[in-house]
Amino acid sequence: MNSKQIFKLIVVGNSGVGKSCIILRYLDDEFNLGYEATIGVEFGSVPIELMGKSVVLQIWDTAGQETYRSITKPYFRRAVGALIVYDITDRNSFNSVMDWLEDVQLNASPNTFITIVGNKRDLESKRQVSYEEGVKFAKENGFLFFETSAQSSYNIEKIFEETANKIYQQIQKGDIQLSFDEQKITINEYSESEEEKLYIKNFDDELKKKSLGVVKFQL
Ligand SMILES: Nc1nc2c(ncn2[C@@H]2O[C@H](COP(=O)(O)OP(=O)(O)OP(=O)(O)O)[C@@H](O)[C@H]2O)c(=O)[nH]1
Ligand SMILES: [Mg+2]
Repeated sequence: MNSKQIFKLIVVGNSGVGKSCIILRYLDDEFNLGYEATIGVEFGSVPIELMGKSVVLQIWDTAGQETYRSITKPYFRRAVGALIVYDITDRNSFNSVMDWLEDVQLNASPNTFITIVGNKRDLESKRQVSYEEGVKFAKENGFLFFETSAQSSYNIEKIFEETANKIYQQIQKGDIQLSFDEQKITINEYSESEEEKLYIKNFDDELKKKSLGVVKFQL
């Protein structure tokens, strides 16, 4: 079979927690101190090796701003993994993790693999959320957890690679089932209904009209 397995990962969390910076650091090894809000969604792809097998990680960056929530949610669909990011210097962003989790489970799948990410670890003096609190939340819910810094690169590769590894293991075990057809990634045989297809089509048309959101195809 020629087609490569694609893991769709979404990166969600409040505005300003550093989602775009984390992805930029991972894909291009760059960092930007200036803040430019993500509007809608963008995605980039990268091939990685997992136990000698080649897999493509398709990483979706989403807008954290409230205004764009209804626009971005449909793009959560068929995500096999989600990184829910908060900022360790912003307690409010940690309090929102539960809401993001609900959004992911509702709009992607209840089986989507979750990794919790506490970003901006370099700003230790401004810390509002302790490492222990992050671990406790993740442990209680059975999620993977890392603190990161997009600025210093700390743990950035790890969050993507470990998440992909764990998903791969779950696939081996049969807990997650992915179709090899790129267009139809399914988790535990979840598949689109006609209603959903129509919804996404209308959504895409609306998006074009409004010219909100940039969807980059870099496969
Ligand atoms: N010190 C520090 N600053 C960071 C880090 N990651 C991101 N930032 C800064 O935080 C701000 C917001 O980063 P973004 O990556 O744009 O945030 P976002 O989560 O994508 O925000 P939205 O697109 O609005 O959802 C920028 O000014 C970044 O430079 C980090 O690890 N350390
Ligand atoms: Mg962003």
